[in-house]
Amino acid sequence: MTHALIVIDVQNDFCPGGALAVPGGDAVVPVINGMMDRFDAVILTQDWHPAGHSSFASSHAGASPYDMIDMPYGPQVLWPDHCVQGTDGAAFHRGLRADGDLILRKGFRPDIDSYSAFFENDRTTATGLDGYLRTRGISDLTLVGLATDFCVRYSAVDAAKLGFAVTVDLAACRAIDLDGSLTDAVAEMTSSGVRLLD
Ligand code: VGL
Ligand code: ZN
Repeated sequence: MTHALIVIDVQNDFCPGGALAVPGGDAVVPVINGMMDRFDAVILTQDWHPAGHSSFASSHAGASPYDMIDMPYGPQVLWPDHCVQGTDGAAFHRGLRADGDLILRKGFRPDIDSYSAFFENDRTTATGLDGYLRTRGISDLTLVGLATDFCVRYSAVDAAKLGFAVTVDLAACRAIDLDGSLTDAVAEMTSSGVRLLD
């Protein structure tokens, strides 16, 4: 059994003071650092949007952050500008250990958002992570990071669908919690066969 830790989006913009701050987001940093040595592989994801990305409210006339719009691939929440490529907001939290094996960037296509580390929000464009994990013989995944109810949730559900044995360690995650999204995330992860740890 080969077990990877997948660290989702522990970036400055998702931490207090950032553009899309997740309450308590920085509190996961020491917890995650302390977990890394227990895994055979450590993979970090980085939300990585071009300026003017279609998921930004500022890219849509008259829209405000947290509005919903219909994109060609389905409904999409509009966010404050965040994690713009090369900015300090897109950098990993400076306290996060930087010795992981792979950094996977996502959300770089201007017209599609990507919550999941496996598929973009059209649910079909692959990021390549599935192939990376399989060619390394990785069967089991533990997911941690930000935010529980968006990128962690979508990544965990996709990983379970792809056949990995998936655990989400909630002690090392924090949520945005928009309109019940945390409750929905816990329900969907559970029904998808994801094991949740407190
Ligand atoms: C995320 C909203 C927009 C996340 C990324 O990492 O959960 N949420 N982009
Ligand atoms: Zn984003």
